[in-house]
Amino acid sequence: MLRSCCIYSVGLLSILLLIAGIAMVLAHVFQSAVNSRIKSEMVLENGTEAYAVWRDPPAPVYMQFYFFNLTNPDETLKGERPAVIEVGPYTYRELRPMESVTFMENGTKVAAVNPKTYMFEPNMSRGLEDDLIRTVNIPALTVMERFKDHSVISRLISDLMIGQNIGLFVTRPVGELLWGYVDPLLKDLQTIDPTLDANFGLFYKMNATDDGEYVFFTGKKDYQDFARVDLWRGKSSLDWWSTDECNMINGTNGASFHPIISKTEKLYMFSSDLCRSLYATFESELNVMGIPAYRFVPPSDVFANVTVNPDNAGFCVGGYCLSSGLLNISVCKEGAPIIMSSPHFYQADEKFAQDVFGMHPNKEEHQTAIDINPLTGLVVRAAKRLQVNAYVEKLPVFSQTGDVRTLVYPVMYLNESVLIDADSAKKLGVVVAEANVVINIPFIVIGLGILLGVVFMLLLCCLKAPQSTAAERQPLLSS
Ligand SMILES: *[C@@H]1O[C@H](CO)[C@@H](O)[C@H](O)[C@H]1NC(C)=O
Ligand SMILES: *[C@@H]1O[C@H](CO)[C@@H](O)[C@H](O)[C@H]1NC(C)=O
Ligand SMILES: *[C@@H]1O[C@H](CO)[C@@H](O)[C@H](O)[C@H]1NC(C)=O
Ligand SMILES: *[C@@H]1O[C@H](CO)[C@@H](O)[C@H](O)[C@H]1NC(C)=O
Ligand SMILES: *[C@@H]1O[C@H](CO)[C@@H](O)[C@H](O)[C@H]1NC(C)=O
Ligand SMILES: *[C@@H]1O[C@H](CO)[C@@H](O)[C@H](O)[C@H]1NC(C)=O
Ligand SMILES: *[C@@H]1O[C@H](CO)[C@@H](O)[C@H](O)[C@H]1NC(C)=O
Ligand SMILES: CC(=O)N[C@H]1CO[C@H](CO)[C@@H](O)[C@@H]1O
Repeated sequence: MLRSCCIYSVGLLSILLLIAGIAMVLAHVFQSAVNSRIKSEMVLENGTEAYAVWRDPPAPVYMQFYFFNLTNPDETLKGERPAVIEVGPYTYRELRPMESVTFMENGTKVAAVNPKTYMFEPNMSRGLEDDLIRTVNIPALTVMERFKDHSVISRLISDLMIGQNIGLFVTRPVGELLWGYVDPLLKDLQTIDPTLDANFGLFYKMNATDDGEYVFFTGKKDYQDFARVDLWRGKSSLDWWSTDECNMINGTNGASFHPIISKTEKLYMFSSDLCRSLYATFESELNVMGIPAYRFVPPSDVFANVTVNPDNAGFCVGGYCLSSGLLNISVCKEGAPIIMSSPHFYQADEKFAQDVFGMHPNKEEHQTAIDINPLTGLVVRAAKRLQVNAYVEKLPVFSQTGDVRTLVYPVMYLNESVLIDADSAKKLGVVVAEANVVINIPFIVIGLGILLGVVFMLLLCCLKAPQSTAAERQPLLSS
């Protein structure tokens, strides 16, 4: 009697556990508990860990530059294909704290500037900042393009250039090409137009300076807005592409993302180099330092021209649209004929890579990618890769351009990357593991219910077995 009572309690318990487990799965209690815990953490507020990380990111960010060294300037001027050799990386560590942090609108928004300081890292570089690079002379090109239709001025400038031995190509140290040098042609022109800055550099004046004020959402009102850029220099994200204040290489300024991310998410990233925000879509699942992550990459049509992707009408500045994979940012760079692309013209029309010897586009090395832990929405690894090109064409009024063919000439590309630091990875690993346990509690309960059910069945069989065999034997014996 006592034994069967015990057995039936096991059965009852099994059924209760099954019901409770299924109810918990259906009610999403543990999932919502985890989500709300994460939501409460993902807010920029004095005191939260997310705020500390946002304000002073512990993960090291590296900016790596690769230059294309021209080997055949004379042949190129005669109309042959330029042949270039990739050199680098020249690696800089980026320090990028948030400064002048001011909370606004009851803590739902926060304004800050984000100055970046670049420190050369010789140990992570192949070469030094005084390595010489032969490349296209961007200031000269800009001046020639500007005055190509003024016959008198163009002749004067052309003579000036001949006198100073300035040609279409220039050989300069990496450090000068990046951080600035006094350009002899600009210096001469400065005597005519004193407002002109005689300095030129791809990252001129960008060390230890900020690119204007950002306003971020703190996530307090809606956790999905956590750290999303609302305004940049007082303009809404919707106007970014049309602003002509934009600058060529002003660095990335963060990605916005939704905590608890799904594979169907469109991830908006803001990049002031491109004067607009880009988006990325899910590509694959992977593991970064032991942390599960989803990889998001810009789809191939993000850079596509207006014919291929009508959304990209914003890329066509003043009615000029470039073909797939290229972006004319001339207006962003005071008229310099600068064109951005992916490194080695990855994902651009094949003709651009074919126009230059030494281009080897490949996905692994040249795509921009961002890896995000889906549970928390934290970026665990990211690499932004962009190439700076100059639009070169023969200008009959300038003998300096010789018989050069019309081409998009690659100057250099950059890889700005970040990988979560070991300390944060460990902390995040614990959070993910705990969350997984909590989220799985209902399934553990169901599992337990099933186990008890099986035990119950077995006990029931054992209990009944001796009786039934006895019952079966009876007729045998009687016959
Ligand atoms: C955050 O709190 C600390 C001390 O609790 C204070 O010194 C600091 O000014 C606060 N920061 C902001 C931006 O309010
Ligand atoms: C801040 O909160 C107070 C009280 O909740 C409210 O009256 C006020 O309008 C809010 N201010 C802003 C800018 O949202
Ligand atoms: C940037 O500025 C910091 C100090 O403000 C300096 O230490 C560093 O060398 C500079 N980097 C470059 C590339 O000039
Ligand atoms: C680039 O080419 C120039 C001219 O041939 C050469 O002097 C220089 O050493 C090269 N630079 C590198 C980094 O190889
Ligand atoms: C856009 O790209 C396609 C394919 O690369 C090309 O055929 C077309 O002419 C381009 N359109 C414009 C407006 O440049
Ligand atoms: C790039 O845009 C500028 C105007 O913003 C235009 O003058 C120039 O011709 C364009 N370049 C190309 C190669 O289309
Ligand atoms: C950056 O990208 C380049 C190729 O584009 C690659 O060689 C390099 O290893 C990358 N750097 C980091 C830190 O991932
Ligand atoms: C950091 C930096 O160089 N910011 C620049 C971004 O672009 C604007 C507009 O061209 C410049 O004025 C800033 O100096």
